[in-house]
Amino acid sequence: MGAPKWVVAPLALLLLLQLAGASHDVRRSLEAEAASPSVPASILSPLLRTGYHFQPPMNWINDPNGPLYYKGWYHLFYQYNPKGAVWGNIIWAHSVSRDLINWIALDPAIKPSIPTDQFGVWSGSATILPNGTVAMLYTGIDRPGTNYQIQNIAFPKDPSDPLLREWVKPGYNPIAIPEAGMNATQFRDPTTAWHAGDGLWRMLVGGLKPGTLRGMAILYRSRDFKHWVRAKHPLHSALTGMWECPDFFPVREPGHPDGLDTSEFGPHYKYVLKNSLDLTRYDYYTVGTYNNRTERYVPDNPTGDVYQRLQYDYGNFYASKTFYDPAKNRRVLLGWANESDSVAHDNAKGWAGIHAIPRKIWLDPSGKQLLQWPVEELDQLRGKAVSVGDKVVMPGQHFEVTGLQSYQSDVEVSFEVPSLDKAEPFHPAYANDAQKLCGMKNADVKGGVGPFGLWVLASDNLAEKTAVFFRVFKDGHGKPLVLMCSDPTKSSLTAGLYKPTFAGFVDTDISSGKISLRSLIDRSVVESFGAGGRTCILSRVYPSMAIGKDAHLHVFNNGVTDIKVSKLTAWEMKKPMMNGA
Ligand SMILES: *[C@@H]1O[C@H](CO)[C@@H](O)[C@H](O)[C@H]1NC(C)=O
Ligand SMILES: *[C@@H]1O[C@H](CO)[C@@H](O)[C@H](O)[C@H]1NC(C)=O
Ligand SMILES: *[C@@H]1O[C@H](CO)[C@@H](O)[C@H](O)[C@H]1NC(C)=O
Ligand SMILES: *[C@H]1O[C@@H](CO)[C@H](O)[C@@H](O)[C@@H]1NC(C)=O
Repeated sequence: MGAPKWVVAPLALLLLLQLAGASHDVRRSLEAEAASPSVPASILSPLLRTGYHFQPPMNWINDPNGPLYYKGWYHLFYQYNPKGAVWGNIIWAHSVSRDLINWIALDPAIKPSIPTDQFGVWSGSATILPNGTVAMLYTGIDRPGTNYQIQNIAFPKDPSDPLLREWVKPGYNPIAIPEAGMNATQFRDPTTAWHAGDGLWRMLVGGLKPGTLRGMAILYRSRDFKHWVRAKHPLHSALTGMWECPDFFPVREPGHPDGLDTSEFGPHYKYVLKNSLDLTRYDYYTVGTYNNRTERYVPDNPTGDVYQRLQYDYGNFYASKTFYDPAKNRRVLLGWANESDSVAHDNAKGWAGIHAIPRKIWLDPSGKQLLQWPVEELDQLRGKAVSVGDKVVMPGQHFEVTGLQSYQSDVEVSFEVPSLDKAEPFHPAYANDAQKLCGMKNADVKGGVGPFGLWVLASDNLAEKTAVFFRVFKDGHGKPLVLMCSDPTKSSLTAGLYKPTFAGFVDTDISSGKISLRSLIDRSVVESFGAGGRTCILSRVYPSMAIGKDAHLHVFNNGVTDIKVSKLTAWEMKKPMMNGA
C-alpha cells in the first residue's frame, strides 16, 4: 500500500461516503486530530506490548511483503520505518522462521538504491520461478514528492543462501510504468505471478481508473519475466475506489484443506480475488471463476464486490497477502493490524503495528467463502491449560475461568444453544451492515438468544472488558442469522482510543444448536475465529487496569435463553522467539 492520505476532492468524497459508508472514517480522523497528546503510564506498560504476534523490536511496521518458503525457511519481509513509530522512510525489513511462529530478524532486504526506487520501496510479492530462482516484484517511487509509482524486480544475489540475505536489482528496471490513461499515483503492489498454459507469465498490479472510482486488478503478461506488457483489460474491476495489495489464487474443491500453488490451473478450480480498499481500510474478497482464455475473473456472487462483501477479517486487518507453502501443502494468509491508540501514544511507546497470527485458508464446504484457522504451529506455544465443561450460563449470568493467567492465552469454546425460539427478529436494513447492528446491539444490550460469549482482558471490577460474542436473529422466514461481534467499547478507561465495535455475519447452521469460538488473547490484541474460522475479527485494545495478572477471563450470557458451555479450554501462551526482542 501507499502513504496515508486524507485529501480527497469534495465531490468524490460525497460519492465515497455513500458507496463505502465511510463517514465514520472521516469523522474519526478529525477526532484523532483533536485528541490530547498526553500519554498515560498504562499505554507504555511492557505488558501491553504483544507477546506472540509478529513484530520487530521497535518502530513502525505495516504490510507483509513477499512471503515465501525457501530451502527450509519461511521468509517474511515487511514495510518498516527504521527511524520511528510512524509511517515513513520505508524499507523492506526481513525475518526468517522455521515454523511461522519463532522469528529471527535479518538485515533489511530491500532499500532504496537504484534510480527507479530511490524515493521508496513499497509493497510487493514473491514468485518462485521454475528453475527455483525467487523473483521479487515490488513498487518503487522514482521521483520526490509526487508518489508516481512504478514496478521493479529484485533477485537474491546468492540463490544457494537459504536465508536470501542479499538482493540485487537488475539494470533493466523498471519492469512496468504508468502508461497514458492510467493514474500514476494509484498503481502499486504487484502480486505473485502465475505461469499459464500458453507459456506466459501473468501478474496483477492494483490500480484506479482515472477520474473514476473504479478499482482495478491490472493484468500484465510476460514470456521471460523481464518484459511485461499490459493486457487490454484488467482481470477484474469494480466501483469501490483504489484496489491496494491485490491477491489472486486458486483454491481446491469445497472443504478440501490443502492449498494450491498460484500457477496451478484447473478449469474446475475456484479462484479468490482479494483487494485492500484504500477508502474503507478493510480487506475484501470474492470467490469466483477464472477464464484463462478471456482472461477474466468473474465472482460467483455478481454483486459481491460492493454488496454484502466478504472480509478476511471484520476488524483491524489490512494489506494482507497469501502464499503457497509447499512444505505443508497449504495456503497461508498474513495481514497487518495497526494500532488503535493515538500517534502520540505510538511515539511514546516507540512502536506501532503487528501482524496477525498466520492463518491457513481454504474453501468452505459451501464453496461460498473461505475458512481460516491459526497455523497449527501456534499450538506449540500452549502451556498451562484450564478446562470447563457442561456448564449452563443462565440469562444475565457470567462466570470466571480461573486458574490461569489469561492476558496471553488461547481460548477455545464450544457453545450449545438449547432453543432458538426467543431469537430477535432481524431487520433486513442491516443485511449489509453488521458493524452498525453490533454498534446498536452491543454486548450490554439484552437479547433473546445472546449476546453470549467471552469477556476477555477484564478488570477485577469488570469496569474494563472486551466482549467477543454471538447474537442470534431470525429473519422473516424464521431462518436463524448469527452475528459475531468484537466489542471493545468498555475495553479501557484510557481516553482517546479508537474503539469501534467490529462485526460480521456468520454463515453457519446454528439450528444444530452448536457454535464455537476461538480467541487468541495477546496483551493488546484479541484475534477471534467464529464457527471454525467462518468469521474472524481482530481488535486492538489497551486496558488501563486489566493488564498482566490483573486481566480476567469470563463467559457471559446477556440473552433470555440459557446457553451451555459444552467445553472450554484455555491455555496460557508462551513467548516465542520474536526477532530478538
Ligand atoms: C532462472 O530463470 C530466470 C528467468 O528466466 C533467469 O533470469 C535466471 O537467470 C535463471 N536462473 C538460473 C540459476 O538459471
Ligand atoms: C488454459 O488452460 C488449459 C487447460 O489447462 C490449457 O490447455 C490452455 O493452454 C490454457 N490457456 C491459456 C491461455 O493459458
Ligand atoms: C489519481 O487518483 C487520485 C486519488 O483518487 C486523484 O486525486 C487524482 O486526481 C487521480 N489522477 C487522475 C489523473 O485521475
Ligand atoms: C488503523 O487505525 C485506525 C485508527 O487510527 C484507523 O481508523 C484505520 O483506518 C487504520 N487502519 C488502517 C488499515 O490503516
